[in-house]
Amino acid sequence: MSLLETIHSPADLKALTRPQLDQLAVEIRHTIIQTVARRAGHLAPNLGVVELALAIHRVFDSPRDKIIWDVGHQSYPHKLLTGRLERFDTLRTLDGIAGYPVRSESEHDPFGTCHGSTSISAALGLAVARDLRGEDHHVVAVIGDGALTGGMAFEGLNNLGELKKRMLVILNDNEMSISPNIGAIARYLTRLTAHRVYRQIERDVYELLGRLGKRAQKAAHRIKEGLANLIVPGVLFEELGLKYYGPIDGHDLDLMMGTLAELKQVPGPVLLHVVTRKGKGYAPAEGDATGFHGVGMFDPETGSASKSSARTYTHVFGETAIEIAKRFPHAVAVTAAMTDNTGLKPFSKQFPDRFFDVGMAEEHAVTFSAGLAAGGLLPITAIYSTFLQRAFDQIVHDVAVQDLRIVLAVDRAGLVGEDGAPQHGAFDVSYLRMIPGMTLMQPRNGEELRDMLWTAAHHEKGPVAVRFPRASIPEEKLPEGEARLLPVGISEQLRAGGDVALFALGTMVAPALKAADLLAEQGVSATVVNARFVCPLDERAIAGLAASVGRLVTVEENVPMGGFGSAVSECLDRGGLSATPLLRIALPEQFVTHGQRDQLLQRVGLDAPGIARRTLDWLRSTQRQYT
Ligand SMILES: Cc1ncc(C[n+]2csc(CCOP(=O)(O)OP(=O)(O)O)c2C)c(N)n1
Repeated sequence: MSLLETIHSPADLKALTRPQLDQLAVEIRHTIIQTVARRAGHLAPNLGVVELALAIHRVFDSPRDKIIWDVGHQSYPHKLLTGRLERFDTLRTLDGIAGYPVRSESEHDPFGTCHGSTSISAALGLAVARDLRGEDHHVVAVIGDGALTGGMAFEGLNNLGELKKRMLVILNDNEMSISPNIGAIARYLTRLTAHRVYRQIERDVYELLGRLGKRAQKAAHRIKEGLANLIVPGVLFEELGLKYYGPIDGHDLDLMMGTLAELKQVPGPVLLHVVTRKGKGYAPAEGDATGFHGVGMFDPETGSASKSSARTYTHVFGETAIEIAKRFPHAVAVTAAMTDNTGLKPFSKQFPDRFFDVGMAEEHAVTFSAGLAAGGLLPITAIYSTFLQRAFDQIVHDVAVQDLRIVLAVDRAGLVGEDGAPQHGAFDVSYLRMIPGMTLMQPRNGEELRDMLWTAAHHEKGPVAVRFPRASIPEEKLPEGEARLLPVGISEQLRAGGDVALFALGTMVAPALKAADLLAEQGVSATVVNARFVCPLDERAIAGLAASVGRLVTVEENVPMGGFGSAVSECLDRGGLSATPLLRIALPEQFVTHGQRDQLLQRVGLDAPGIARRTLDWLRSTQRQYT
């Protein structure tokens, strides 16, 4: 039996000897590497925090003490130390362990995370709740240097400095976001680490150690690298009202445990700056922390992954952005810490002066883009659907109200698969569609994505959003030559049938066409329309088919509330056609779990058989004789 198998909760950790902790670190890394190799997931971030998680759980008492992992993609060691080893092999699979902390999964996950920079605010809330309820547990927020570039982290620090609650913020500084971390904050942290300021121990720490007696002073001597000599007064965090300690080596377990034990005693808000190595202990990940940030399946012996040759929508976006930049000298690209993941890496190489990674800061990315547009540039701003939620007000207030021209590339629209509920792009149709002046479209394949981006770049007015999924394009090869300009607000009819008209959006066009085949087997002939545009909506086509076919079905990968189906329904209302029977097939009204994208689409009925079944049941229930 491995040592890890004997750890059912952090309490078991306390009984281990010091050498056993080292052994446990080895086993945790091994388990994570083997599991991620089979299941895919985040690797380098987790390997970097093994000692950090061990030290936290050895010193603090979860679940009594509350530990929040910002983003939570680095929570695997925490999960392994909190009773989830047995189910760990189900990581990110359908109904298995989630890839992020989830409140419903464990009492050791006091606050769910996934979108970055939330931990300080959430931890402060927990600390305030603790004090008002007369409790006395500790609250710990672990935040990466990448997540610290998000404005919300500073909103939390600002409030923490005011409320002065007892709480520990651990800054896990590995100088990496997904790619190397950039920006003034990153540079500042590097300076802090590089030019350590050796100063006298602050008076309160002296007092504290005095209070704790000789043993504590001896311990402090042992960890002098960490605590005694490395207090850096006057640093930004101190100015904000936190006590700043560090930077210390986050892989030195003794140092970490000793430091945390000391800091546990400090009364107000404390920030401990810990330096770690992303991918620590696994050579391939140490050598390529960006490549191993989040990985597909790979060979754990060599680290080599079977490279998929499939081209994704993201690839097509990246290539088209370059074509647009070649055609329009005023086109620039903006990403919020997702250079690789949004397919903009080649753009950043080819047009370094016209490329902006603004950090993990979507709100800023959008308003910055609005500024670029106001200044006469054409920003192509690539943000995942789920993260663009953050920038809703910026899209309304800074872009749309001012009728500024920006191209929003809304990647990962629809179900993203294994990253689960907090990352599905389930809402963007609803939250973009309602904004006056917005143009919103979704392609059904790679060629159409290219055409839509090209159309967006030529569009003369206001913001244009193109949403596309985390998926391979259906084509083997895109046609040669330049992209086409699509007629704005015009749909494309792909198949004619007299019993029902399926209006499908983007990814739902292919299954709708297959569903039409299945319906034909049941004697139902279906029209299939590739909607292309959510706004402006092809009202003429809708009214026409309402009149000629009479029964409409909308199919979309978005929640039904406010989605494409709602747009069609409102259009029918406006045209005095509200009596037209309309079935809206969409994502469910609940949050969708994690699992493979295909599995999830099947589960929610957004595959061809699901669409055909729902349509047929509906037609039958509307008392047509399709039996
Ligand atoms: C709001 C938001 N934007 C983007 C992301 C995507 N993302 C996940 S992890 C990550 C980098 C995190 O860097 P850091 O906090 O330093 O953690 P590390 O992986 O380096 O340990 C990013 C950009 C996110 N989770 N949330």
